[in-house]
Amino acid sequence: MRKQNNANLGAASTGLLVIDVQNDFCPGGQLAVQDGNIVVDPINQMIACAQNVVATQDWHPQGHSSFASTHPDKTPFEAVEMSYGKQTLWPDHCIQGTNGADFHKLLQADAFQMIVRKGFRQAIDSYSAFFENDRKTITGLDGYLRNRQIDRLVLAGLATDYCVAFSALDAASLGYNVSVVMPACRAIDLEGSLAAQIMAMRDAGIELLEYVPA
Ligand code: VGL
Ligand code: ZN
Repeated sequence: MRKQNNANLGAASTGLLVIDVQNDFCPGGQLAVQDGNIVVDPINQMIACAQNVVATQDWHPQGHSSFASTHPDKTPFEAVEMSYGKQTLWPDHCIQGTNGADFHKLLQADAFQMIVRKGFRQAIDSYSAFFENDRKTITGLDGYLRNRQIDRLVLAGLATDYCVAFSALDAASLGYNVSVVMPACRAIDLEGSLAAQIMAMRDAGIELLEYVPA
């Protein structure tokens, strides 16, 4: 059985991983997650307590293959078959260098020690902070965390059922002790994806915290 995590954010071996808290995932954005902005305050509280803080930033080129607009006759939230398997299509979002790709303006982004950009390859989407959607291409985050001797991760951000869950599941499979701070996450919830990913995270031994740790 996986050891339970007390999510002590101040520990040298613990990393806070802030996932995709970007304007396009917040109300008014191109792929707005309901109440996405609500995560900013609890995440800032955790940043203030954490010794190690890493963030991800969804970072797509124009005409990215995950955009419905790139595919003739496709609409957002439909799926297509890509070379690496099934891919959900999204509205254009988090385009490199745009306001939509920026972190939420109230997020304490100055505290980020490392920012992992993902989804920058035209032909591959990336939900996870560790592996792109082909499940082979690596982002380099695992090497960075290993080098820094961080072996426990506390995750929060957007969206619970996509980038947060994919990152948490990959982290657990890579051997990290993983907690997800549910009050500091919000979901897209497409066709039961939230319930399915909560089950998958529980099955993987990931601790789902219902409070904001210090
Ligand atoms: C995300 C869909 C597409 C996320 C990113 O951050 O959860 N979801 N790109
Ligand atoms: Zn994206």
